[in-house]
Amino acid sequence: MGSVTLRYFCYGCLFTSATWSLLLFIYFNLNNEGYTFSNAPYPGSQRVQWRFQPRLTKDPKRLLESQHLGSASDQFMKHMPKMSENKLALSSELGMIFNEVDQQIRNAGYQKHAFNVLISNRLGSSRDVPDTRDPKCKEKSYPINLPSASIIICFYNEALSALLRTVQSVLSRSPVDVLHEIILVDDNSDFTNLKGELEDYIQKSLPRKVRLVRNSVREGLIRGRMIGASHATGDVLVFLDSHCEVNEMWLQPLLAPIKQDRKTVVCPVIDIINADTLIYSSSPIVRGGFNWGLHFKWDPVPASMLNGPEGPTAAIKSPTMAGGLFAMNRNYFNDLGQYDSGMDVWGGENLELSFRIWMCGGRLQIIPCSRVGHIFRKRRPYGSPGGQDTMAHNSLRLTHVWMDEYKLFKFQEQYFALRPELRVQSYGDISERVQLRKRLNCKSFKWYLDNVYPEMQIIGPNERARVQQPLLVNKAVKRPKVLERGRIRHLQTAKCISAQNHPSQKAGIVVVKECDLSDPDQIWVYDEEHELVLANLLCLDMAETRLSDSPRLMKCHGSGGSQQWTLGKNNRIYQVSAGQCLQVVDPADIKGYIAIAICDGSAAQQWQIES
Ligand code: LR7
Ligand code: MN
Repeated sequence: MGSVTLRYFCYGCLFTSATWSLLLFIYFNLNNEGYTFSNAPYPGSQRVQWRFQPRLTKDPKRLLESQHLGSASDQFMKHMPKMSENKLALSSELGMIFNEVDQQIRNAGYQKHAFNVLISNRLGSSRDVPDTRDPKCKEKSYPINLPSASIIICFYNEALSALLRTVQSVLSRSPVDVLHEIILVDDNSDFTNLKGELEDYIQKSLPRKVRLVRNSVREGLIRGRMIGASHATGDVLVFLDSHCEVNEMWLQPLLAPIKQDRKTVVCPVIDIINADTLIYSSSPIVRGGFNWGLHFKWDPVPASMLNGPEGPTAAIKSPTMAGGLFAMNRNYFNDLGQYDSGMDVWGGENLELSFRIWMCGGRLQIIPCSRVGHIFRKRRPYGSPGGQDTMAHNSLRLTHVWMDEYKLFKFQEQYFALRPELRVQSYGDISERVQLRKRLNCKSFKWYLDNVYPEMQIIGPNERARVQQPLLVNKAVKRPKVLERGRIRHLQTAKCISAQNHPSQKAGIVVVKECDLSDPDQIWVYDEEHELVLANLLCLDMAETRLSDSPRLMKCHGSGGSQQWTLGKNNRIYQVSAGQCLQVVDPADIKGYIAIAICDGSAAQQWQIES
């Protein structure tokens, strides 16, 4: 009896100390690394802070294992430890290239997927992500009898590891009783690992509620989602892109408003998963808008909406949705006319659905307590089957069905002025969609603008759209904290990294020279932004596009990437965005040229900072 009590007491202590260690670990590892995102939920380039210490001790055996896993992707899901078990996953060294195979995976990944697949594979099929919700969200409670959810994930040539992380995150972060099914729609992908290997994985490692549907021809994401929806039997359809990771308690906040009102369509806040580092970071609360070129854009949320009685947890009315991530009552989706099946591959369907929801009696909201991460790539890695501009085709269809008189003096004026060839481009038969609009008795586009998106009206009929003012983000003006200061000595040659000419010369290369203890021009500062600054002047920079070049000295830009270095284990200096390590090209060569290369741990790659 006494020993049982003692045992539970010990378990309690163990649990408490583990929790505390974790908290302390996170606390002491706060740091400020900057990343720039394109297309992320804020216009312009923005610094997003992430909080994980990149230099962590890690088990070298595991690291080695993980590189091979990348090459044999059928292996990675079996062995890859979860992030919580393996601090490696927190490390910025996760992208380190150790051999030719790694290099190849990385290159092919960027080419085929436009993000860092080497890191994606090493993360494996699941990891922890930071809980980015407002603390107030954690106090909220949701009804127990929520409607059941069918998750629809349509994919075309997706990286298997990213697809599986999407699925696994849904499985592990959704309540089992409301998660009715996950329907994967393969939009006739070409990649072989999305065939047998994916099927095997689903069969062996996933519960029965995960199902796979294959399109025999490429339908595009719009018809693809309709096919997924036609197989679904849950109360609510939840659409996700195939490179997402859902966050803690993401589903309940989406289902609750739909339970209350079937005509409410909801979107989570879309957090940012960086395409180069796969670091997950929080997005600011913004809402959807568009411009007269019919491009989706993010708008600031009017302060009045954020300061209501519900504070930061209140649903935010949104004029449009980004398109990929939303939840909608399944019957309502059908009643409202699903999607326009005349739309091809990519683009425009998000505005079409947004207009239709608002104009035909529904409403669209962003739910700040539901967060889902999405990999934001810098380019779309695929085209359309016939090479057409499907965004233009789809936009023409939507403008003719929904935009009334505005299609003439807004969209067409703007669009055709830039692209006159579209004036004669056919956009297919829209009569069914026009009928749908009549049948649903939808309001006018003017009503939509007046009532849902009055901000748009500021631009009168004859005025040109103003360039959107970039939103202010609190860009830190303070100088980054210095972590280390001193000469950087190459251990093998005992020489020091110096400017080839003068440290103030922009774009000048660096080489190793004899160390001169009296020379201040050999002094480097390594700061919390992971910049290496020579003589307090310029930053060591490795432009991503020219890997064969020598690193050079450039104006410090403070946004990581090409200027982000890690002084890592084994005396290496690691270029984070290139995934490679700094080395002396030929130790015997008096010229002392330096380059970056695959991190092989050789003597040529060992450095020490000496204060
Ligand atoms: O032919 C295709 N077949 C597909 O199944 C082309 C794509 N797809 C899949 C693809 O694998 C992915 O899972 O469809 C999904 C969306 O395609 P992405 O990821 O290339 O689109 P995106 O994220 O660049 O673009 C956004 O706009 C699109 C307009 O058609 C869709 O609505 C996307 O879902 C949408 N993504 C988001 O809203 C996520 C947040 C991005 C922002 C802003
Ligand atoms: Mn996407």
